[in-house]
Amino acid sequence: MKALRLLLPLLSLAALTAVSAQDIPPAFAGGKQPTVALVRQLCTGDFFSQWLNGAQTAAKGLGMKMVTYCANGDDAKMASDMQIAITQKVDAIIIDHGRDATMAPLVEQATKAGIKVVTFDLSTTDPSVVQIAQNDFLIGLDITMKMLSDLNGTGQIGLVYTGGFDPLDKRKAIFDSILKFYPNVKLDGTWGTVSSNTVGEVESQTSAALLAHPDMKAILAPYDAFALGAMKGVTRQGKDVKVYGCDISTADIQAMIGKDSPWVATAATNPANIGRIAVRAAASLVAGEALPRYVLIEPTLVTRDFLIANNVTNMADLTQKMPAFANTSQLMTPWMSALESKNQ
Ligand code: SR1
Repeated sequence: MKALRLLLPLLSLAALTAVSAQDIPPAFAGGKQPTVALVRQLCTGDFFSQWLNGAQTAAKGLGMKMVTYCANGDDAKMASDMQIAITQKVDAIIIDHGRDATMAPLVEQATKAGIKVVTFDLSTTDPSVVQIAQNDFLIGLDITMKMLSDLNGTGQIGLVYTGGFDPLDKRKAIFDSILKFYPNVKLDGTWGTVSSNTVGEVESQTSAALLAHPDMKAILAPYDAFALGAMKGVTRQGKDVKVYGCDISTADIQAMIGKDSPWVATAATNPANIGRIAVRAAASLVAGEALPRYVLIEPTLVTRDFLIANNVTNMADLTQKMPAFANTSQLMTPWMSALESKNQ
């Protein structure tokens, strides 16, 4: 162990010399620390804390300063956070969620001021903005098809949904397109709220929906806070109704593997990877590199049966059993690896 500790600085030095000092982009060379701002619409819950953690780790590795803002769902605050970041002349801004109508003029102002802009879960019309997303169409397809297969194409279902959030709108668009091909599956109702108490509100709404539709067999709840609320509602009513969700975290895994848990499948990526990829995208743009306009992170379907069969109880176990959830090298470049080795 001691030998390894002595070796590490030498290995870092080797990594840095493999990428010669001239290969480090000028914006990062000589200990320069570009600033990246995270302007977030939402930050409550496991998904968003894992996302932030990944972004902070990546920024530290690249030697970037990071300033974070959180609007807690308040669009006016998000706009003012963005304005502050622009005024402070940061090098890059990562916008996490948000409404295009609110953010588009500010995105334009930022890019005109020479600030690099990356979005996660926000579609924008500005072609210079790199848009990162989980492949939400595939998430919608994977989880909807799992539910329809489990139902054998017949039964009454519910949908948890709130409009105006890019990933939720995309997942629902796929659900709508598929459902019309399954005439024996009947949608009993749609409910849902995104708030500081999403889980609690969805629990009550699900409870009410189950009382109104006692024959419901499955609920599509394509966001982990929705799935947690739906499963609590199902449990409160003592019903045999399966829940199909999205996203994953240690708390979600615990909820899925719990005794008689109704949450039987989730379509997800590792949220920490999204944070890392967003920071790498921002760093590349600051370094003057060209990136594709759309960067997609591919999801994986995880079932309750798989988690139980493989003794997966937390995210660390999951990354071992399903490599798709391990640290990704997506958008990583040799100069970034060299900086990470130096800064570890
Ligand atoms: C309110 S939108 C919530 C979703 O954003 C991210 O894309 C997560 O996957 C989550 O489901």
